[in-house]
Amino acid sequence: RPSVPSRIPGGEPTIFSKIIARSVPATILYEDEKCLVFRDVAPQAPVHFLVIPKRPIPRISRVGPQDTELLGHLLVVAARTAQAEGLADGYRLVINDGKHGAQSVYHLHVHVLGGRQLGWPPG
Ligand code: IU
Repeated sequence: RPSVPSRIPGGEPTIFSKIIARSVPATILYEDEKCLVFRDVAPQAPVHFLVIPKRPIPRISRVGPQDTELLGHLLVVAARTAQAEGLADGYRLVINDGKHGAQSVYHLHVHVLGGRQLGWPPG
C-alpha cells in the first residue's frame, strides 16, 4: 500500500513504528510488551524522552475507555524513567494533540522534559 506521511492525522505507520521495529535507530531507555521509551532526537531540555504505546494510537483525542489501562501504564513508566534519569527536582509531561497542539508525529507519545528550570505557560 502507498506510504502515508506521518504528518497526516490518523495516517500510519509513522517513524515511531519504525523505531519500535528497530528499522530506524533510537536511544532506547526502556521497553516492555506495551510501550517503548527513547530519547527525543531534538531535545528541548537536558533530559527529553518520549513514552509511546507499541499500538499506534494516532493521538490523545482518539482514545477511548478501552485505553484506560494502557494510558495509566504510560504515565507510570514516564515517572519511573524520570526517576531513573535523575530528575529529582521535577520535570514536565506533555502530550501534544493535533494542529493547535503542534503535534508533528501522529503516534501518541508522552514527552518527558527535565534537567533545567522550565517556564510557564508554554508557548
Ligand atoms: P510532537 O509532540 O508530535 O510535536 O513531538 C514529536 C517529537 O518527536 C519531537 O519532539 C521530535 O523531536 C521527536 N522525534 C524523534 O524523537 N525522532 C524522530 O525520528 C522524529 C521526531 I521524525
